[in-house]
Amino acid sequence: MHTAYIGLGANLASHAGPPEATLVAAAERLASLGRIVARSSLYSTAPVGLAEQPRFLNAVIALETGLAPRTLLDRLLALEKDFGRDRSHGIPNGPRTLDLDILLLGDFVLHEAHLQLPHPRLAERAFVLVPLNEIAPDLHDPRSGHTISQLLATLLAQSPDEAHAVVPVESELWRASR
Ligand code: PH2
Ligand code: MG
Ligand code: MG
Repeated sequence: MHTAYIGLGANLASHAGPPEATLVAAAERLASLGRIVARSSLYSTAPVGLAEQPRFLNAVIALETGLAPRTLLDRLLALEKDFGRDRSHGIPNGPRTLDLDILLLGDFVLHEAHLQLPHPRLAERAFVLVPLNEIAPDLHDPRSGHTISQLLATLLAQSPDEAHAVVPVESELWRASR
């Protein structure tokens, strides 16, 4: 068993409804892959990498699971597909109905073609570090040895504007689905 930290993101509606409803439904489906041990708040975040698209909703979930890294990845990709994820347009950083990224998985450090752990852009993204810091500030990034709170402090010192790009959202739906 190990703990997977999974980043959730969405900025287009899916069959489940708007991004808020999609993340609620996706969290329920994640529970079938192990045991959810922590969930961050929902955050409204400014799009990174491609400005001309709707704001994202982001969150991070901690999942205790016995699944191997590649198996977990395959299950997450299948879940994205179930929520209408369309990878055919191939726009990097483009809009999506659901994105599920493995941010960290125990102390795994992997450099495979389709799976790199920890997530290669973990330390650059406030939309990941802010929710992750909410549920696991003292967790160590096995690559750098730094804690999540240290990574976040470093990022915000370099890019203070990032702090304003990530805004917690009050969601009755998200809270009620716990
Ligand atoms: N995901 C991306 C690219 N840009 N921006 C925000 N705010 N949130 C995301 O989840 C996100 C992004 C690629 O996966
Ligand atoms: Mg992503
Ligand atoms: Mg992804």
